[in-house]
Amino acid sequence: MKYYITTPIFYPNSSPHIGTAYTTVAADTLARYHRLLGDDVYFLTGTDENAQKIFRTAEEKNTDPKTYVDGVVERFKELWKALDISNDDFIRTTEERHQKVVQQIFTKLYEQGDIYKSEYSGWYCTPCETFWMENKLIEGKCPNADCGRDVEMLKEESYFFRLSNYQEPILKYIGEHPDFIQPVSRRNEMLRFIEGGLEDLCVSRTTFQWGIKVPFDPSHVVYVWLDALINYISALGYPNGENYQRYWPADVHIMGKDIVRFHAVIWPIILMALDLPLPKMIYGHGWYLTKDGGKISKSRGNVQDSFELIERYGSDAIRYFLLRELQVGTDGTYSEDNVVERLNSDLANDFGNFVSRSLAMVVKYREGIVPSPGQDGSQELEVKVLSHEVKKAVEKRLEACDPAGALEEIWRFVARCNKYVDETAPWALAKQADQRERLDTVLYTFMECIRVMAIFTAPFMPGLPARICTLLGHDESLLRWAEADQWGILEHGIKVQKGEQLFPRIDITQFSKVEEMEKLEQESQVPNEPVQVEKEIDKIVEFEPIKEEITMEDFSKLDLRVCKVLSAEKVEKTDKLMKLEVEVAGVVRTVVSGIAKHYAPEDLVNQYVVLVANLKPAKLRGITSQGMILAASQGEVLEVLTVKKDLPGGARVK
Ligand code: ME8
Repeated sequence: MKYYITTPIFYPNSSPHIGTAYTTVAADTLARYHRLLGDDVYFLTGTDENAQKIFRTAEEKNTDPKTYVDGVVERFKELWKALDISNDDFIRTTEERHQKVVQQIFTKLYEQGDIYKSEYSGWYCTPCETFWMENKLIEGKCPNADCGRDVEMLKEESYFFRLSNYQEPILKYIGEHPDFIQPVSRRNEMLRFIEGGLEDLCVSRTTFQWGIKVPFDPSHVVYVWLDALINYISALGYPNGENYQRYWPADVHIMGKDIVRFHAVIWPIILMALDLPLPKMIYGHGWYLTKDGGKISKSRGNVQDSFELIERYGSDAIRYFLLRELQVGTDGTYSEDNVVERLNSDLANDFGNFVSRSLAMVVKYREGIVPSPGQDGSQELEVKVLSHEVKKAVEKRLEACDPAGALEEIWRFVARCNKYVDETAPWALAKQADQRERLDTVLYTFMECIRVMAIFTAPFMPGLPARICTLLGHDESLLRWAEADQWGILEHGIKVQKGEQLFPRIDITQFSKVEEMEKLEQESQVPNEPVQVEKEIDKIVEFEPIKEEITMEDFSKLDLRVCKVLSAEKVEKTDKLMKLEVEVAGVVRTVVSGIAKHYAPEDLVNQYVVLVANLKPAKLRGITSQGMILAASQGEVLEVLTVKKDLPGGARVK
């Protein structure tokens, strides 16, 4: 099956941002998914360069438009590379291959009477590159919901395209093709808009010369939207190019809701006039807004540097956030805090933790060799059935251009995998000699769960497959979509690795605390009171002096973890030492602690205590202690620090 998907071609009037990135990442995800299915995919993006606003921006910057756009287009290409965008082509409307097709189509439409010459008298919004009749303006300004800016009066000789002739055919087409405009809310909007009456569209300008010349009347340049829409076929080599024959009509044109009108009305009418097939789906997604509700846009200047974000969190995490947060038919909120929250909870805790825990157990209990499984129990069957359900659901969501919904489904599977670890408690199985086969089954199922999770997430986070396949001792050919609900695919006997954390947790509070302290220092506002409070306390008891200052970096070397005490017993021939078995991040450790005078063993079992998890092991009375439990003490009093909230063994303490 062929699959042709496009993004809008973006105006290179300034660098791309998170909003522009959303559309491109969403299209990339769909393209990657279809490639995994084995489809013959063509994925197009590009830049829309012949706009009046580009010409104006270049003028303001005292440069010529072409030099200006060349620079910005490079930024677009770099950003797409940094975000692992797998486009097959990048079209620029200043390229000759595009310009000649636009001229050819303009001439054809003119010759067959669909374009005629007249005079335009009305308003123009340059930021939106849109003509407006007087009665559509709101308080004399652009009526676009996210614009509202000043419009300019135009009175110039122009060519017009007879949209009005096509009002009935386009209404009929939309009526007969319920999937043509998606989601359904946009379809209804478009139907209302067309039913309100279509006016002929002004399709040329004479007051500036930046753009594609009308070939038979070169004092006119082609209106930028007519020019831009044609990119979807000019890039394929319309009319005779091999790619055009192979890929047209497009399967999906994906875009923001702001420009659905151009794609759902003007573009199909151009195609109808040319007697060409119409695209199968026009999908209009919502916008990314800032926390205070404004649309993220270049002209509003509320754009965060996307390159910086990718450097800080990685392309996969940014892609995940963008795709996960924008729900069908609504707008999404973007903030860096939200990115960190999603990264920590969904990627580090749910996904990464499962992968690292389960690999660590295969390494610990089977020296890294994938064991051969025994008979499935009901838990394995449940996991397998769910993989089938999730696969079907993800396919449905992606066909409907709903990556957020697809990720939600996939995380049902990720959650089930984590639950499976807790249910099967392999650390307990490992202690029982007669449970060897059961442990093999569980460990093998873990590895298969990782494989399935890698297939499911591959279209969304393209950096993951290579990393996960390496851990599993394979190359990426392991990931075949059809096998996302098939089990028993991994061979046994292959060696796996524990590897690094796939998604290390980010501590944003650390950044903000440092920033806050630096700010206080700069403003010399470090308050004096805390010192006085310390003196007060000094009078009552003698405290150990506070140690010399360390940096945040020093502190971050400590890896403190919540862990569950599985068993406790006094160490023979001592009165101080207690030997504990604790569970941390899915593994069992032995810890020897000097708390025996203060606790009976049974007081500690099932408590959640805090472990210094990266302390070098030490031998105490012949027992290797793998870490240290935190306790507070003063004089004769000692209390082991415990965690009361429902935090899993392995949660970090910071
Ligand atoms: O309209 N949230 O180009 P453009 C989500 N050249 N998506 C956003 C967004 C946001 N805050 N901001 C921008 C044009 N977008 C024309 C298109 S196509 C033949 C010509 C995305 O640079 C979204 O896809 O203004 C939106 O439709 C597009 O960028 C507008 O890009």
